[in-house]
Amino acid sequence: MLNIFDTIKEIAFKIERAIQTEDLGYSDSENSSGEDQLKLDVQSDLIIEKAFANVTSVKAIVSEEKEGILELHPNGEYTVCYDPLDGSSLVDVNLSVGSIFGIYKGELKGENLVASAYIVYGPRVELVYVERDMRPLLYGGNENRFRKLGEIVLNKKGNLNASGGTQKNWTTYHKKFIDSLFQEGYRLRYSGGMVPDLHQILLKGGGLFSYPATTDRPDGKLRQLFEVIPFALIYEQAGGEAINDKGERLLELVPSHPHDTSPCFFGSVYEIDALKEAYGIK
Ligand code: AFP
Repeated sequence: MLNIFDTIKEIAFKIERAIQTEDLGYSDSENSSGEDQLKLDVQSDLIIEKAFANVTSVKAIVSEEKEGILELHPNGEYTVCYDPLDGSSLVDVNLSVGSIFGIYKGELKGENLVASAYIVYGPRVELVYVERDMRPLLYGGNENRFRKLGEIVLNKKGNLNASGGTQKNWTTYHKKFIDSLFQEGYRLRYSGGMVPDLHQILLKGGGLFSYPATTDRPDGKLRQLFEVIPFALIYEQAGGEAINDKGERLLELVPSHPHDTSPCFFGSVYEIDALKEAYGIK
């Protein structure tokens, strides 16, 4: 596992450099979700693929930017599922973006996630890493080295509200719930990048990030293996909760395809409790 974590640290600085120096235009290809790929998406994916090609404990990799599973080392123990550059459409307006990694042992499902990590490329590079039996650790990057900054622990109740999806396509009960949080005094914080939006809630003590089922996206937008399940481990280990719209833990999801999505809610205990009440899933 240490090799994998060290590799993620190296990847962070390589992708940071690519963001600063590479062409921001579109490539000629689409990813497997049918979205146009930026040259930076392709470049970041390649950086990660090359990096894990040298790590023998990695049996296979699954990328948000690739259709299937890429086998690397037959005797490896782990499969790394990753979103190389989440929120890449925000790079051209110079907002923060990120990379997300889920490290699975065995079948690709929530209960087999053993560790996860994400990198935030913002004014500074930061990295968060977690395993099943520890608090998430925050690292700050500088001159190609990461320094541990501390543990991440969520308060029982926060005051930030990051609500995703097109509002006109929300259900009435979701809209009512989100409005009720604003009535309680919650403040809107939503950049459209899952990594910085979830990072902000984690570092500012708590709140709610939601990407619900909508009429145009009944299964949500965010991908289970690369985005939803890795962040679920981070939120739970920080003392928060992460569920879908049926009240099931996101860490118990069993994707039937690598690119399956799920409605998802991440937050402190108070907000997730309020959500269950509003959705009638308590
Ligand atoms: P892109 O990678 O296409 O920029 O999408 C980013 C993202 O997957 C995730 O980072 C955001 O939380 C979410 O989409 C935002 O989606 P909405 O704009 O529909 O709220």
